[in-house]
Amino acid sequence: MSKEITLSSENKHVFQSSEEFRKDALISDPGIYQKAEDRLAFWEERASTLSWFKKWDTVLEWNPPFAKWFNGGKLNASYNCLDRHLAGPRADKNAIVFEGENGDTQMLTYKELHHEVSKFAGVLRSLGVKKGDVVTIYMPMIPEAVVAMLACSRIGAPHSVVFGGFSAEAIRDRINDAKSKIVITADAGYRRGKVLPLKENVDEALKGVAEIDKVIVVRRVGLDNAVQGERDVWYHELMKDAAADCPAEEMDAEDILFILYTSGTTGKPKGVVHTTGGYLTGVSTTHQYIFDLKENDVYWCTADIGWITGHSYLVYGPLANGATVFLFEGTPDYPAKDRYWELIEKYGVTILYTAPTAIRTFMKWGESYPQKRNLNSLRLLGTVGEPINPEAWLWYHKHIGGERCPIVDTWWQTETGMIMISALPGVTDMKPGSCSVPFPGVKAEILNRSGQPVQNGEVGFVAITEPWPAMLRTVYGDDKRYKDTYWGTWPDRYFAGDGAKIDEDGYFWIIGRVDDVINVSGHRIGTAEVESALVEHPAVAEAACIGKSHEVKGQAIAAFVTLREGVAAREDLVNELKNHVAAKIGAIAKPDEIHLTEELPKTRSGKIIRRILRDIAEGRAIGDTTTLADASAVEALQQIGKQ
Ligand code: 6R9
Repeated sequence: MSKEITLSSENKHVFQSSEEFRKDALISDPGIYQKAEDRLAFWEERASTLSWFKKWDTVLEWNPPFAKWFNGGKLNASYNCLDRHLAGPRADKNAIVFEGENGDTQMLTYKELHHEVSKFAGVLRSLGVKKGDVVTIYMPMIPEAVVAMLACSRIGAPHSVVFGGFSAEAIRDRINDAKSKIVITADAGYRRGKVLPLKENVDEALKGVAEIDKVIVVRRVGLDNAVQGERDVWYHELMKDAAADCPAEEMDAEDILFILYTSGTTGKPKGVVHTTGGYLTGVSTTHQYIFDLKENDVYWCTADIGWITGHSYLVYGPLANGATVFLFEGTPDYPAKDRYWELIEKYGVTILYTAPTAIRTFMKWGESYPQKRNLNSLRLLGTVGEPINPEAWLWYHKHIGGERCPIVDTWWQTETGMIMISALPGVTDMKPGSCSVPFPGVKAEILNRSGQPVQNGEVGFVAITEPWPAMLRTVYGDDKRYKDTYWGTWPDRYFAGDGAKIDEDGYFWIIGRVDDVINVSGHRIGTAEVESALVEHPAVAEAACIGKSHEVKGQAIAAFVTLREGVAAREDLVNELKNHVAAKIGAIAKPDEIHLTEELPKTRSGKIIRRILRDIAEGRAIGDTTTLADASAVEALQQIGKQ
């Protein structure tokens, strides 16, 4: 049992992992925080656990805001994820355990994955891909996607993975920005029983892109006409006679490993640049320590490879650590709402890393689905992507973790590359809703606009005050944007764009992106606080709040709420919910408006798009909706706007 050690009147729970968990934990000595005070020594020791062709000359060269970690060192990411495991028993250990949406399965040992990657790396070389050429990957969640990423890193070609749910236009922008000449895709993918036409999207994207040499197509669904003309070529045909003797390229520690595009507040998406040595050091260390990785774990990260979480904690971190990674193509509700729990039971998954939005969806469906399955193999849970409301944390802990599994709430970003703030489950107590404390060797603070640390309990902005190994090195082709966006707020301090506060125990409570802070009569109220209060009400499944312009208060709170399955919208419910929030937080946080709705507008990665809610609440025409996962969510909301 992980023990709840306090439950104060303010509804602040503190949990500690069980004695048994702590006894067996990889990191069980709290002295690690003290030890890592010497940051450079800590990271140097961690880097030395990787395989290097040549040792570095310096640990860090810091010319703010440009960092070089382990400069002069030479290594290869693919070699570290594959070759170095082949000497011992890991050679025959499963690297990837795959299940497709349609139920097909595949297992690849480290030896087999190494074989596939070496072959495909040779294929890419034979097609003329050279060190430094950017390769675009637009794939479903199938083993070939991982093979493609590692084949690129094997030959030193940075990959740019574009999420398989993105449109043709998004692919085109990214290909153009990266000047990529090769695209790796699949004929199609499966999603909720339908066929997603990936190759068709690529064809559409490439109209008007002159520079493309080759499109390599994996046969996933069996659309025979997916390969046409000179430009296209089937993956399986290229692989048929390919030799598996492609040695890993010796890369400088600071050579680019990949580019990953992420949306900013304005303008076109930014190509976040990650390099090799520091990134690999950061993701392997955090993956091992935070997920308490043991040799026999079956580790499942539900993120898509198109996001940073897929890069760092589905591919590079776990494979560098020799873990068995479970890879799943499908969705939680297909063919039934217990698919995740079925898979955990079937494969004996021991570590589950997922997002709060998924957990709240599971809550909405009710606990009967996980209850039908045996989840006893689970020993550790994780969350990422947005603040988790304590209600969802407690539900996850009880109904998925059987009150037995610690939960690591991990705060980080595409730009940070690695987890920055999280509990170490064998050492750090957990507070539902707080991502706890900075990882050893990471320095984070909460500062005000002018760069002064705020008092405990006061809201400010998350700052990373010292460089860290997996930090982004720049925005691809745009050093100025890198400087301005991340280092322009305070000199020499990284501006994360999140609001947060630190409590009396030094725990970080992330409120959300700075644009999600509502200022009501000069009081700052985090959307997450109000949302958390709302979802604590038994009728509520999900809630999203925004600040709506208000003549007197500056901003007023408008909330959009979906109800749990089986709950009818009673007439007095809206008032009841308003009073509930006022009772939970204080009258100042009482929403002026609460709208009951069927769906909330979300991005394909599950983040609520508050901008759209703001447009609706303020009666404006709705702006850009291209990032919406489900356009019908907005149609229903527009009716609210007209009321
Ligand atoms: C890894 C990832 C980054 C933004 C970040 C923050 C939010 C991520 C969080 C969290 C509260 C956590 N975020 N993890 N907020 N608690 N544990 O999600 O990267 O897609 O770049 O998003 O996500 O607002 O600034 P990315």
